[in-house]
Amino acid sequence: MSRKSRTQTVAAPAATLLPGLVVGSHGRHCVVETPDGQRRICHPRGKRNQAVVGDQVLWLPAAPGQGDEGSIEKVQPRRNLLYRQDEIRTKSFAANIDQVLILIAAEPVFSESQLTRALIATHEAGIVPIVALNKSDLAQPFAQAWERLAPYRAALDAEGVPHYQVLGLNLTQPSATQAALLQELLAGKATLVLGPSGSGKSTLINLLIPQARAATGEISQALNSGRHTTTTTTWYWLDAQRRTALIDSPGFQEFGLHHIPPTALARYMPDVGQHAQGCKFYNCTHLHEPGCAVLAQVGQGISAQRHRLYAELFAELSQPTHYG
Ligand SMILES: Nc1nc2c(ncn2[C@@H]2O[C@H](COP(=O)(O)OP(=O)(O)O)[C@@H](O)[C@H]2O)c(=O)[nH]1
Ligand SMILES: [Mg+2]
Ligand SMILES: [Zn+2]
Repeated sequence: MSRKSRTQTVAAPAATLLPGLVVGSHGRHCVVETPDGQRRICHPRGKRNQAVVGDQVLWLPAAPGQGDEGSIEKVQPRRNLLYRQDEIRTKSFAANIDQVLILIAAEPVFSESQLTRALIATHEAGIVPIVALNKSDLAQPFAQAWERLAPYRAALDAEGVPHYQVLGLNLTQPSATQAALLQELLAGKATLVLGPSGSGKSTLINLLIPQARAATGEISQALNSGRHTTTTTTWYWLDAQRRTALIDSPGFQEFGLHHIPPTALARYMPDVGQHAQGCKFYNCTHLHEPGCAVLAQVGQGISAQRHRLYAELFAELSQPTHYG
């Protein structure tokens, strides 16, 4: 018996690693899509091969007669990775993405702290953010929310170019102009959509990909039946050529930034940090120091609310962690 199986092992053709893109993440299981568009459930081989949506991987189909699932054997190096980190754990949103669309709405009222956290994490990961305020048809709350976004609309980068692209949307009845703008913004890119519950993420995905539910329902059902499922992230193609993608991911609500040192915050909040060159001390925290050029601008060039968020985050990220 043992001799026979050894002979078989030697005689069997070397298993070929196949390339794939991770398009779904359900706890530890992943859905991997092959270059010809086939999808299958894969399990990571070992902790090192824990893949996230957007990862390019090498995977192996199960041996004949062992079912039709596969194993992830290698995760290719990432161009970027967006994640959040609280005191205990790190959770990834997605890898290898081109931009993050932060979708908030006139209603429910958005949390400026969550928006700021998402912008900081995106900046730190080297990914371009777009802020979209949805439900422009709700005129009064929209006007108020748009006003709260004034510091974000006004923020300039070092070259004097607006730092954040901020746009208004009505996703239930988009105008032709809006629809065209959205298409143009997304074309040829992989865009991660983040936002609080109720902001219109599903509406956006169904608007752009009417068949999204049908295309993804089957495999999600397979994954959900009989298994314990945790949060899921899904990659949706917008076009048959598979060049434009939207990624829907939960987790915007608890956006821990424990991977960012407090002293780096000013860099990732450019409207706050832009005056730091003028501070008396090179290691100024912009919280209380004499001769702080940032504090001198609060309420003038820097919105008081943004500086308050900076100070709150600075305090939070300065707390020692007890979990290593
Ligand atoms: N008035 C208005 N309602 C919208 C708009 N976009 C989405 N909604 C509604 O907002 C609610 C939440 O939308 P949904 O897409 O489920 O949000 P999600 O939780 O982010 O996925 C739904 O009842 C949508 O019909 C909009 O532009 N205007
Ligand atoms: Mg939804
Ligand atoms: Zn300072």
